[in-house]
Amino acid sequence: KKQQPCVLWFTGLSGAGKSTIAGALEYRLVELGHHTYLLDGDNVRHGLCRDLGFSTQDRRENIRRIGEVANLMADAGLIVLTAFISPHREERQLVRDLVGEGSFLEVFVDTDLAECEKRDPKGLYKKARAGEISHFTGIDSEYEAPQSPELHLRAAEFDVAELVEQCVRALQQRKVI
Ligand code: GGZ
Repeated sequence: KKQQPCVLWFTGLSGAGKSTIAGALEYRLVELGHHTYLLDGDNVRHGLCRDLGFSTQDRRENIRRIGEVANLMADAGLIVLTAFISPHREERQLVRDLVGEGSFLEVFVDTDLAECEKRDPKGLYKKARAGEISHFTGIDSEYEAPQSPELHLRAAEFDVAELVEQCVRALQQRKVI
């Protein structure tokens, strides 16, 4: 099936819904006959980036490696989806420059901190507030929201199926699919 290789770069706070939405979108794209790959914490932080933690320096290196891998996969013809906090504008810009304008679509999963903290699916915010985890994004580590993302998902206002449709429509408009 005809597709334009690209990197869909999801960014947002922990608990914002990045992995859930990217996973559901991938499922939909495969259903439509597309060839995709999803990079997320589950398949990256245990392998390729197992030596990295959550210091600013380690996060930068995490994003750099993921960007390189995503770029290679796009070269191989895939629609690549990535779901990492990727808190720094500078690294996201580096990946954008690497992949190339037009093939890099930044997807801002915009769920505010209060909502993420309310969800707290893994109890990590609670631990961060209690001082049991340090350098936690949104608590004592910065998150720089995208200023002009290709896709801005107001993720708390829609259900996952609707958010997937917003993504599919954007991909059709950009002739990715
Ligand atoms: C943020 C942390 C931290 C700290 C562990 N800060 O909700 P999760 O659990 O599944 O997603 C978070 C994930 C963040 O890893 P990323 O590779 O996406 O981060 S980055 O892009 O900034 O490199 C969270 C968990 O790991 N986690 N400690 N201190 N999130």
